[in-house]
Amino acid sequence: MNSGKSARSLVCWLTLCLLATQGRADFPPLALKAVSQQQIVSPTDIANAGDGSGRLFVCDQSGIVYIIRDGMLLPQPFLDARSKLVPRAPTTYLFPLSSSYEERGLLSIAFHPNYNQRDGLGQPKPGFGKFYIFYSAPSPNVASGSSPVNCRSTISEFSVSTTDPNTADINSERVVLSYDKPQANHNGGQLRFGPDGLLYISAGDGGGQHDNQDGHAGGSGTSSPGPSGGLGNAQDKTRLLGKILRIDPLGSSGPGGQYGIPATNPFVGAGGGVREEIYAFGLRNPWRFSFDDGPGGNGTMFEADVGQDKVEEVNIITSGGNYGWRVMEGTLTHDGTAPNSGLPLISPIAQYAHIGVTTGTPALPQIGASIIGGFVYRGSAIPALQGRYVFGDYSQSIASANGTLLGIEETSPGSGTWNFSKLVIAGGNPLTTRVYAFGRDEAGEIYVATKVSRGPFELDANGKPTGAIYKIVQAQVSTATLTPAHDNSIYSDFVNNSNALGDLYSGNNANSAPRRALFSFDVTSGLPGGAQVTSASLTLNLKNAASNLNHPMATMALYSLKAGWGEGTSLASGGGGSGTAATTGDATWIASLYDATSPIRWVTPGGVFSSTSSATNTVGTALGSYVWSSQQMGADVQGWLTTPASNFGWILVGDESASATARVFTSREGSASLQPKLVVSYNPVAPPLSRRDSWLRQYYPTPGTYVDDNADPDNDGVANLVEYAFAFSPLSANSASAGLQAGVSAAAGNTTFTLVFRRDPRATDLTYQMQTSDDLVTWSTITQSSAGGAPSGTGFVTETDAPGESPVKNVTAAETLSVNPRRFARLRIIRVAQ
Ligand SMILES: [Ca+2]
Ligand SMILES: [Ca+2]
Ligand SMILES: [Ca+2]
Repeated sequence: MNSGKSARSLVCWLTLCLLATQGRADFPPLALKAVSQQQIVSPTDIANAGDGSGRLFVCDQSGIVYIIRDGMLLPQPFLDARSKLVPRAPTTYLFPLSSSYEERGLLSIAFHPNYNQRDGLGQPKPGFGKFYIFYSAPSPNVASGSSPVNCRSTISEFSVSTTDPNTADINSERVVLSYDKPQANHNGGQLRFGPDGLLYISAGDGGGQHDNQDGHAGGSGTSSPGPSGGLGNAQDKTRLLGKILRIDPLGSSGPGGQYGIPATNPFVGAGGGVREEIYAFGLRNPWRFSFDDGPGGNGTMFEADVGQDKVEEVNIITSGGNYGWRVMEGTLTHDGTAPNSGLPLISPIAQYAHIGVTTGTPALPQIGASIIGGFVYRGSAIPALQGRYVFGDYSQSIASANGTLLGIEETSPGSGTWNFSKLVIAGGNPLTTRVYAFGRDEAGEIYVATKVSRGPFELDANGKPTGAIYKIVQAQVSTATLTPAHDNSIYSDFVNNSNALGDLYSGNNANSAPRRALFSFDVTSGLPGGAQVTSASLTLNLKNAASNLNHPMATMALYSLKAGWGEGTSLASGGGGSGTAATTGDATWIASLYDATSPIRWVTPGGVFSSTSSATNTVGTALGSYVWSSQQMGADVQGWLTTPASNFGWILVGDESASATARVFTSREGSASLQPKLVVSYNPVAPPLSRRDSWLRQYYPTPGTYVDDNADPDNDGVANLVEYAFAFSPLSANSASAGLQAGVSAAAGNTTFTLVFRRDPRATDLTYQMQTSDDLVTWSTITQSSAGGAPSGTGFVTETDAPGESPVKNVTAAETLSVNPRRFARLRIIRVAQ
C-alpha cells in the first residue's frame, strides 16, 4: 500500500530539507500594511466580489460580513447572519458557541462568478447578485445512539439588495447544502468557485481526534478515540465529511434539488451509497483552499490540511484524489492498520512539524500548530512574489498568539519539487498575533486576517476587537555600509608586533610565517535596533601581493573572532610586512591586548576564532576589490546585533599552505574609497504610507476607520475630502478662505478675476480643477493639477510655497474678463482611490 507513497515522501522530505537551509532567499522581504484593526473580532475569510468595485468582504466568525472599501470598513455590515448560526450561551441549544475556543461560526463567503455578469441583451446571467456563505447552524436533528449531532454545516445562497450594493438581503437565504457534524471542531468551511465555475466546499472529518470517535465511520462509539483500524469519515465515501465537495449551486440534480452534481465529478455513478458531491477525500480539516486562477496561473487547487498532533501539510488537490487521512498524517503513518478507500494515497507537496515534534529525515522544521492555507500570488505589486504560494500557520501553540507567515515555491514550473520558506516580514516573523485566513483583492494582491484573542467574541483589555486585516506588500530593504571600528595585523614570527595604523596583512611571508588581519565593526550603532540582517558582504582593497609564481591564487577565509582584541597606535614604517613593536592595547600574535608588563594573551596564539570559516574568497595578484559574502556572514552580524558582547569581528586567515602568499589590504586608516567596507542588508521595513493613509492616520489612528468624504465633523464648512486636499484637519475648524480665495481687480479696460487655492503635492490620488462659469451650468477648467504634478492651464499664473507649511502650495489662477463681468468659480477635487 505504501511503497509509492514512501518514495514520494522521501522526495518531499528532501524538499523540506532544502527549505531549512536555503529556502528563504527567493521570497522577497514583505511587510504588512494595516487595512483594518480593532474593528473585527475574529476574521475568518476575506473575499472579493469580482465586480470591479474594489471591495473586500470580510467574514467575522460571529456571523457578520463586513465590507472594506477604499481602506475603510463601512459602518453597516453587508450581511448580519448571526441569527442563523449556532447561538452563543446562554441558550437552550446544547452546544452553544464557545467564547474561549471555537472553530464553528461563519467560516467563508464566495461570490458567484456571474455576480456582476449580464448577457449580450443586458439581462442578468444565472448567479447574478448571488453569493454563498458557509456557517455552522444548530441542527434540528438529535443524537441517536453513537451518532452525536453537534451542529449542521450549512452552505446557503443569498442575494445582494437590488438597490444597495453594500447590503445583502438576509431574507433571501436559500439553503443549498447542509449536513450534520458529530463534534464542534474540524469544520473545513471554505467556499470558492473554481476556474470551472463550480462551487468547491471543504468539509472537515467531523471533529474529535483520530477521525475515529463517536460519529465517525468505524469509530469507538464513545467520545474517546477509537480502536485502531477504523475507516474514519475521511476515507468513507458514503459521507461528506473529510472531503472536498464540488457542486453547481444553480443546479438541481443533487439530493434535495437545491444544487446540481456536475457530471464530471469523479464518483458520479459509483453506486454503493458513495456521495457524488465528492471531488477529493482523505482530508482531516481542510480549513482553507484556493485556486491558482490569477493571470499566469493554471488553476491548480492548493489545499492546506490541518494535522492532528505532528505535522501540517499543503496538498495539490486533484479530482478523485485520496489524501490519506486517517491512515496518514502528512507523510507519517497515523494508523497503519486503518483501511483506505482508494490508492494511491497522495502525499503533500510540503509539510512542517508542530513545535517540539521531531520527525522526518532530515527533521521537518518546527513551525506551529495549525496550517492556514493561502494563495498563489498573481498580483502585480510584488513582482518577486509572482507564482509563489503564500500561506501561514495559526500560532506556535493554540494558547499563544504568534502565527507565522510561510511560502513555498516550485523549484521550476512543473518540477513537483517545492521549497519551503519562513517569510521575511518587516517587524518580525512569527507575528505577534494569530494567523487565521488569507484573502485576495480583484487585483490579485493578498491579505491576511489575524487576531490576537482566541475565541470568537473575546475583546482586549480595552474592550476592543483584536482582529485585523493586513495587506501583504513589498518591504523596503535597507542597507548600511560600515567601515571597521578597529583593524590590525598580527605576525607569527614577530609575536610582539602589530601595525595598528598601517596596512592589513594576511597570508604567509617568504619564510612561510603567517600574518593575519583582524577587523571589527560597530554594528550596534551602524544598524537600527531589532534589525533583521538578510545579508552581509565585506569588500577589501588589495594594494599589494606577494608573488609566489607557483601559487598565484590565495584562498583567504574570514572567521568570526571569539575574544576581544585591540588596536593601539603602532605604525610600521616602509612596507610594514613585519609590523612594528606593539603599543599598549594592540593585538599581537600572542596577546589580544598587548601591554609591556601584563598583556592579556590569546588562549591560542594567532587569535581565537570559530573553527569553521564564515566566508572564503580566492585572491589573485590583480590589485583592486575583493568581496567576501555569505549567509553565515549575515548570521554573524545578526548575532553581534543580538548579543553585542559577542561582537569581536572577523579574522582574515590567508593561504598558510605555501610561502609568499601574503596579501596587503587597505585598512581603515587608508583613503575613504579604499577602506574595508561591510555592507549589511537588513530589516525589511514597511514602505511609507501613501499621503492619503498618513493623513487619515494622523486624525483617525485606527486603520479602517470610516471617514465620509462628504462629512464635515468639525463644522468648518470644509468637507473631509477637501480638508485632505488642503492639508487641513478634519477635526478642527479651518478658515475656508485659507484654502480658496477669490479676488477681482479692475484695470484699464478689463477686469481680472484672481483665484488662489491650496494644493498638497503629496496627494497623488487627487486632481485639482479650478473652474469658471458664466451660468453655473457650463464650467471650464482654467487650471488643473493631477497626481501631484505641477499646475497648468490657460488660467495658471503661479504657484508658491504656503509659508511654514512645506510642501503645501498656494496656486494662483486668473482670468481676464473683458466683456461680461459676471463670473463664477469653483474648485473641484477628484479623488481616484489608489
Ligand atoms: Ca587599523
Ligand atoms: Ca470640515
Ligand atoms: Ca477642518
